[in-house]
Formats: sequence, structure tokens, C-alpha cells
Amino acid sequence: YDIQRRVLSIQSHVVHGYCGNRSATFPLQVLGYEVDCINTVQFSNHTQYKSHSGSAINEEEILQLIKGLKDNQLFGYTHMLTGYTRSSSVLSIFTNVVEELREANKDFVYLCDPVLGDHGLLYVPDEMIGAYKKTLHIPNILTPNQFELELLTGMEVVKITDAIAAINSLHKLGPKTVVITSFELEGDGNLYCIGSQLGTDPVAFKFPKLEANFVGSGDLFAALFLGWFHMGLKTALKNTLQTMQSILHRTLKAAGKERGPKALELQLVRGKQDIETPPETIELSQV
Ligand code: PLP
Ligand code: PXL
Repeated sequence: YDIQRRVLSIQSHVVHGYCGNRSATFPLQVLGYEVDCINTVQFSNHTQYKSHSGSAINEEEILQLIKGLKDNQLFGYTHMLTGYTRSSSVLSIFTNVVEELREANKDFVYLCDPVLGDHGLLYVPDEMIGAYKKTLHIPNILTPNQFELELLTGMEVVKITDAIAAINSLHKLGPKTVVITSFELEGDGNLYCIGSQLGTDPVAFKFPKLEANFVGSGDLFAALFLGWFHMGLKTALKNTLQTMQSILHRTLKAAGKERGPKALELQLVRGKQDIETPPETIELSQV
């Protein structure tokens, strides 16, 4: 019971609002994790606002931070979480870090969110598709959305059976746990979330799609799922989706009629209870 879970989270930082590490840190802390962050960028705000300022750190700077941790015997983690990155050389640093941490702890868990794009739109350089494909043997957990699943497998994913086939082809390349974070069947107004663990039957949940352009929701999803992963796939997914749905509903309620990026910043702090105790009140049905 008393094991200290320590996450290394390597993602973006924004001064205002919630994406990347700002979406992941608080939820994981609430779930009892120590969270050490390497901030790959520090921007004023996320990139869906009309402008943003700030800078990215380079590979050398990431390696320097890791060296500092090692020099002080601070480089020991039970979990690692990575998300949005535009650089294939940063991705290969992730691989080296995971290999070292896994050597020290065979139970080490790495969740890689292979952020490439959404709904047919690529938002990283296209060399990242090949770069992720080359590292699929590294993560324990991979969390692509429908579009990312298609890009990583080269398979068209329209029906649930397509998704299962694509998930199985990913399992063959490495990750024992694959979660399709959001999946739309043609126009039925719902989103589906499908989780699969090698050697067991997949689980799928269905919930009503919310019509708003949330930013950082995928990052929150990945953090919550990693946080609950020790409870087993089905419980982890259910808790993650219940918290997601209540935070997104809470966010929409706070936004009122507004739909701009500022109004739609995730209501994470007010959602602390939703994270600690995923509410059973949300419409969520197992498929
Ligand atoms: N939107 C809703 C309503 C969700 O419930 C979820 C995940 O549960 C997401 C978005 C996250 O999906 P994506 O990874 O495409 O951002
Ligand atoms: O949520 C992904 C993400 C990560 N990092 C930065 C972003 C976004 C989404 O817009 O702007 C800086």
C-alpha cells in the first residue's frame, strides 16, 4: 500500500491555463503521485490562442537536467509520462531514459501519448509518424486517438472491428496496453473509448460527445489513466472517463455561452473532487 509512486512527466508548460504538464501534474498529485516535470516548452499559453510567446528547450538542455538528477541520486521513477513533442530526437531521448529506468525497476510503467493530430489534421512534422513507429516497442501503454491509430498502423479505422484490428497490430509491435482515447462512429453523437490489454478481451465505453474544442483534454486523459492503471484496465478506464466527463461538463458550465480558448480552459482545480472520487453520475455505458 505504502509504495511511493514517482512519475517523470516530460511535456509542455504553459504559464496560464492547462495543457501538457499543467494538465497532468495536479491530477497525478491528487491521486497520490510525486510528479517531477521536465518542461519541454514554456509558453505564455497554449497554441490555440491567437498568439503565444515563450521558448522550447533543446535536447542538450533535457540531457543536462537528467544529468543533474542522476548526480544527486534523484533519477528513480516508477512511472513516466510523455506527450506532445515535435522533435524525433527528443523522442529518442525518451527511449533512452525509459531503457535506463526500466533496467533499475522491472515494474516501471511508461505511458506514451503519441501526439500526432486529430480529425485528419496533423499538428506535428510528418517525420514524427515514422519516429513513433520506430519506438513502439518501448511504451507499456500507448494512447492514440482514432486518427493517430490510423497513422501508426496505416489501417483505415471506421468501425469498432477496424479499431480492434488496428489495436492488435499495435500490440504485435510492442505496447501491452493500448487505449483509443476517443473514437467516433459515423455521426451517432457519441464518443467511444476502447482499451485493450494483450491476452484479454477489449473493453469499450460510450458517452455523449460534447460540442466544444477542449485543449489539454487528451493530456488529462493520459495522466488520469496512468494514475489509475494499477487498478486494472477496466477500472482505470471507467475512473478516467468519469473524471474526464465531469471535468469537461464543469468546464462547459463555467464557460457559459462563450467558446473561446480562455473560457474553455479546463476547470481542474475546481474539479479536485472529480479526480479524487470519480463520480458515478455521468452517463457512461459499457459497449
Ligand atoms: N473529449 C471528450 C468528451 C472525452 O471524454 C475525451 C476522453 O475521454 C476526450 C475528448 C479526449 O480525447 P482526445 O484524446 O481526442 O483529446
Ligand atoms: O495539448 C497538447 C498541447 C501541448 N503543448 C502545447 C499546446 C498543446 C495544445 O494546443 O499548445 C504547447
